[in-house]
Amino acid sequence: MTSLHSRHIKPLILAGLDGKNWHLEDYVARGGYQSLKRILSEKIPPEQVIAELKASSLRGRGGAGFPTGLKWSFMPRQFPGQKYLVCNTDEGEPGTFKDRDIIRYNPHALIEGMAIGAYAMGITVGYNYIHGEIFADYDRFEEAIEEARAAGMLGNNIAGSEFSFQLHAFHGYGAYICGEETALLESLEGKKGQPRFKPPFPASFGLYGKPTTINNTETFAAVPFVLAMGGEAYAALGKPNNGGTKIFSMSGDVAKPGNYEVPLGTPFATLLELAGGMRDGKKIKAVIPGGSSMPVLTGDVMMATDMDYDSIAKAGSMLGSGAVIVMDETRCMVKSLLRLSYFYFEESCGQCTPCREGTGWLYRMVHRIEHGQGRPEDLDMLNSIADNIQGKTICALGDAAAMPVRAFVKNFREEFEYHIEHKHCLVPTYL
Ligand code: L3W
Ligand code: SF4
Repeated sequence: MTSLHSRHIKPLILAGLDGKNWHLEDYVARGGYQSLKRILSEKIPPEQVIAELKASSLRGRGGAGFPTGLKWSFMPRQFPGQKYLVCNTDEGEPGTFKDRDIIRYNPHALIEGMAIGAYAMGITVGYNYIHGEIFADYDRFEEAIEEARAAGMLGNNIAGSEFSFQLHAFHGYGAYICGEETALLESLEGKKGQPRFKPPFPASFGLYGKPTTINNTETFAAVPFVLAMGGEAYAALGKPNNGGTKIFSMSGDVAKPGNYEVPLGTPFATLLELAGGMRDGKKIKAVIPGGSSMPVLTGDVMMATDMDYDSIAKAGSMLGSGAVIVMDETRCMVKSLLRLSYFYFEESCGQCTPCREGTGWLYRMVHRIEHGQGRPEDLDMLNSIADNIQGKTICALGDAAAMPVRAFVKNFREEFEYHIEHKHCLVPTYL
């Protein structure tokens, strides 16, 4: 599934990887662990490391795009007890498959990034929470941790310095909701993975109630490159407020699905070309630009849009985790929404009523439209149910269930109306 190249710039995280060279000696041969060693040997002040992160305008790659330097600056420096660093590799968003490839192909970039983060925030213990449905990649990450420990890049007195950091891998159980940061913490504590109310944010009340910084896998893996080239140079790779490169998981009706790392701000048309264009030369109909939780856009809108947080927001969606699902002219939008609605219904943790009841209601209504039992008033009712979920739940899963429904109905209303009126699909060639 992975295409580890870009013809526009040299990729950073996915550079030169062919599936074999993931071991410590390969990473070191590519310049790996130099950033960590330099920070420790030159005793660069933690505040300066965080300042580089702020200058880089690196934003969280897990979905929310929160500025990483700012998040790191929330960690209280003088806290008397234990503080924690957590990596969220609980990749479960439909369409997203980049973090799995990072721990498979470049696990040491993640380890180095976490060690730099731990140094910058004065943290001595970290966990990488890895999705429960991937096994070989989990084992590989454990092996990479052992390699880093043996080489003195993890554990006590890293690279002969006074800095110590113990990193552990933790295997989740495969529930989508455990990718939500507070559900992940609950799960890591051995409890049922259900989201907590925020605030308090993990920065003040995190793992075991202690200050905790959680970042996505790709975010941590970018950190060594930020430090190696300097924050401003990293920022300049992308666009203002959208620094650096981003890995896009291209899936759906493209000729060459896979992960593509390109500068933020790359036109969607260029990204599509990198992924081989539309499969079988078909016409593009729709694109979900940031993972299934994000609003679907029409192909025409996407072809005129750049791939960065601000441009996608301006176009009416979100860059999310960078999972780009491309749909061609033969795809039925009602059936597509049915699949997504079932996913959120199935994955709701059931804790709050609008999400627990609303996701089922949405799913059942889309199901009846798809199966020729829709009523003319159903489209307004779908929007009304979505309204009653969005913004009224404990975590973002409620929004994630509501937003796609509104966008599908808004952007492809005629297909839904046709289904209701004719009791079958508008798309004659639907496969
Ligand atoms: C301290 C404040 N910390 C915000 C922190 C907060 C979190 C980060 C972003 O959802 C999205 C969601 C999914 N003091 C703070 C603060 N923070 N204000 O900043 O926070 P937030 O609440 O905006 O987002 P979130 O709850 O982390 C993440 C979307 O991502 N998504 C899901 C992707 C799933 C995967 C996957 O499977 N791996 O990535 C898709 O795009 O829908 O909207 O750390 O604590 N005042
Ligand atoms: Fe659980 Fe849904 Fe409420 Fe999130 S919004 S806490 S998934 S019931």
